[in-house]
Amino acid sequence: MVVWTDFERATIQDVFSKIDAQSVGQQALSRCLVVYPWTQRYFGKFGNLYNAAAIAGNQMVAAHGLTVVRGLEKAAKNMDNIKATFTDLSKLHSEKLHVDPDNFKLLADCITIVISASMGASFTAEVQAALQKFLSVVISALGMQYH
Ligand code: HEG
Repeated sequence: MVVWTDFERATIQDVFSKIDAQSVGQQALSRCLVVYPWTQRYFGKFGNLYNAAAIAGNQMVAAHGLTVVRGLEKAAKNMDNIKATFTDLSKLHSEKLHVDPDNFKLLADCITIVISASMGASFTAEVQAALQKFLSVVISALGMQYH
């Protein structure tokens, strides 16, 4: 089981209570689709992902970005039970969506970058460390049902 310090717990709650979920989700998913264009293959039904401007203006990308952040909020509320919390979500990504689990890390890095930009100076190295630890646990939980 993952051990969390009081600082890490408080930081994760603080980060997810402060960020604009809609904006962070949209920006992070957009960034992922632009920087790592092969991730677009899973979103064939999202329509126009032709270039960065199209991706940024795509309402399905915005909606799905928010869905991803809602998922992270659920993990943040269940920090001692992230694996169990994401069992079904892991199965979905593995068995139905066939998402290559390497992509979880890529999206997580985009989420870190966007949260960093939105928090400015308050995104200290200690905050980054707590967030990246949290995202690593999320990635590991999302990969659990792959075999
Ligand atoms: Mg996934 C659906 C969360 C990475 C592709 N993703 C979902 C859903 C959630 C979620 C909560 C909705 C599940 C449902 O409808 O029951 N995704 C989630 C998280 C992360 C992640 C928390 C990692 C931080 N997803 C991810 C990556 C890809 C991907 C990296 C592809 C590159 N997700 C994906 C697709 C769907 C979901 C294609 C279905 C979208 C749809 O049908 O509208």
